Amino acid sequence: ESTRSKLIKLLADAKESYISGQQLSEQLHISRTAIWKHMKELEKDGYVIEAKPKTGYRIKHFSENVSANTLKWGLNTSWLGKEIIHKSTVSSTQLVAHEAARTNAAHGTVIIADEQSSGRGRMDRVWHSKKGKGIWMSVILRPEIPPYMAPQLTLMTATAIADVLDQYDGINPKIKWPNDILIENKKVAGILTEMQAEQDRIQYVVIGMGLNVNQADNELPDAIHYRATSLRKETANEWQIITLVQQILQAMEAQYDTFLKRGFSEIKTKWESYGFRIGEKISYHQGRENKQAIFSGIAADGALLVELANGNKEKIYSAEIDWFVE
Ligand code: BTX
Repeated sequence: ESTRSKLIKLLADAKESYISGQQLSEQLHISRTAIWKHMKELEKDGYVIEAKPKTGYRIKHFSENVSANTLKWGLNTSWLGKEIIHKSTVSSTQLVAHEAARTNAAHGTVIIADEQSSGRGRMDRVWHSKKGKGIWMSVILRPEIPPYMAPQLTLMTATAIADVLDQYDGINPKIKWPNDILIENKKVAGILTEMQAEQDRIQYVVIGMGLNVNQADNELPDAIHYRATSLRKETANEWQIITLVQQILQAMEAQYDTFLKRGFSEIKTKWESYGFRIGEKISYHQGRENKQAIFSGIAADGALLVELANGNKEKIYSAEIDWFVE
């Protein structure tokens, strides 16, 4: 742990009371001048520090600026987000993550940006990533699972995000298979999983997630306006990005550890509890055929399960789906 994060922890634990420079310097084994320099750095990160002569230091105001430091402060994880790379602008956090993964970034490294100039979705679709208004983040994982299980990581991530949102009053998240999170039928978040693998071994996975947080109504582009939403739009509040990121990373770490220890079934059950239109009729194209069936759940490999009128069950991987059928 760095001196910096130890210092932050001491100050945070002291809450309203002052800690003397002497005390800090003894506990951290650095000079009082060094302590003072660290305080100046914290101020640059957006913290408001009060220094009272003969008494000591305390935090008057926690920072709301997203940075690697402010995200780590109060982050309650053991491996996810130990390394955080924060950038104000990037083309796409996915690209930064791939680059970092190729140069040996650790399992659990997080890349987050205030803004993406070419944020992307699946199949090279655009992901709008307005500056400071959402969470645009990619996580590098090095799971020791066979490549065919990778889609389960997408479902796991969606479940973790849904769990976080579900804790808030008035938010009722649904997961639309495979990777969108909806509130009141509108997309609030998307997940993009990309993998580098050999035949039977994953080198690394990059899980990208975009969550619309503080966009006002007129800050969502016209093209997606009627099918996208943000947490602010749904609740009329401003949300704390730092807190949400920490909650998502904590939930994700817990789910991932469960997944490796006990397998996919708990996550699957949880996913299904959020599943958009589960138990309802959908229609889909398979080749030239157009079929209708009841969406009954997801399979262990992440495929969508449907039940046909004749009682047969079928797995669908990437059909064209029409979610709304009379
Ligand atoms: P997707 O292909 O399922 O969704 C993309 C579609 O969603 C777009 O075609 C558009 O219709 C719509 N859309 C675009 N931007 C938004 C938005 N901000 N809110 C709601 N709907 C939108 C989903 O792909 C996966 C998205 C992953 C985004 C993250 S952000 C961090 C990381 N970096 C990166 O470049 N992508 C991922």
